[in-house]
Amino acid sequence: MTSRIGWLAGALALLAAAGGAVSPAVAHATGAAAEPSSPCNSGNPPGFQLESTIAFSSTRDNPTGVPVADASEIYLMRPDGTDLRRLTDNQSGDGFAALSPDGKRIVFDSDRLSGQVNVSDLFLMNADGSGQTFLTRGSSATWSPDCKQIAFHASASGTGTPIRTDPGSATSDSDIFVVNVDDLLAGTAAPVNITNSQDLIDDDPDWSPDGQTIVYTAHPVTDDPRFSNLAEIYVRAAGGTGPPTRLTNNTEEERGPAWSPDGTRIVYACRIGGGTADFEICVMNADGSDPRQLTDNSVPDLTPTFSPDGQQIVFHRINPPAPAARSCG
Ligand SMILES: [Ca+2]
Ligand SMILES: [Ca+2]
Ligand SMILES: [Ca+2]
Ligand SMILES: [Ca+2]
Repeated sequence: MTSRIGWLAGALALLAAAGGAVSPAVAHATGAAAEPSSPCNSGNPPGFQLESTIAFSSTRDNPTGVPVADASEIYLMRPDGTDLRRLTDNQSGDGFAALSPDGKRIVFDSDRLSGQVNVSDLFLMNADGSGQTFLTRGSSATWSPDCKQIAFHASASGTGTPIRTDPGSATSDSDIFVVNVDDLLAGTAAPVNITNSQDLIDDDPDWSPDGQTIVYTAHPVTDDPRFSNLAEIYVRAAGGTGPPTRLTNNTEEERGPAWSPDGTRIVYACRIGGGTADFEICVMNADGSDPRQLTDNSVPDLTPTFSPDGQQIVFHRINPPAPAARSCG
């Protein structure tokens, strides 16, 4: 459960000025002690409960970096903004952090190998930033609820061209892949392509809380990559079997779908009105029914995820830059 949306080139600087929450992800958390622990809460003492945590990326520590995307680092914080922890520190772009459901590990995008802000590799690290390890070429990972597998988008050929200039960009031949993380690290498994759609650009997967289904977006390879108003949200079996089911059907772009913790709803970014309209946050039932618009403004709202209790949504908003101060001369 993460968000994995490309953001417009240049937006990171604005985000940094605004406090910079990009690509938030929420760890499973808890409330009452009676609540069940995470399904992959192995190795923790009895009664252990995770705390709600937001993972995000920001240029706050290098706001004048050029290119701005390479100034982005990954951070954790509590939902109230306290206990800020910086996890990466380098001259490359790091983003789209996805906390494992047990809160122990993070998969994230980095351009530290490619040297291109719009070409990501996936890396794994511990939740304190230690042990940063290359996994595979790809972007925008989401964990399976048992903490064993990830799904992500990547070029089917391995050499596809990014369709946009921003971090996390899909490629012209982007598909959704699934792999067991530890098996990948051991060299005993390779990512499996579960969409294999040559006519569609598939991206932004999110794994359902019951482990059975992956939600993602797809749009025709002929679509305008900047305003993909032919994009729709689909679900399909996490194992790749069977056809996908389309949940939306309109002429507006959807991005970054994310499940509610109880699996009954999906939150996503929606380009209400289509065309070049800015994004809002929308939510719908998991079968695509009852879509509702949650925000209504003139700035882009993106990368929503639910809080672990399903009561709140965290997302990032691209605020316009503050007007330059005028001198009185
Ligand atoms: Ca960095
Ligand atoms: Ca495809
Ligand atoms: Ca659509
Ligand atoms: Ca908006």
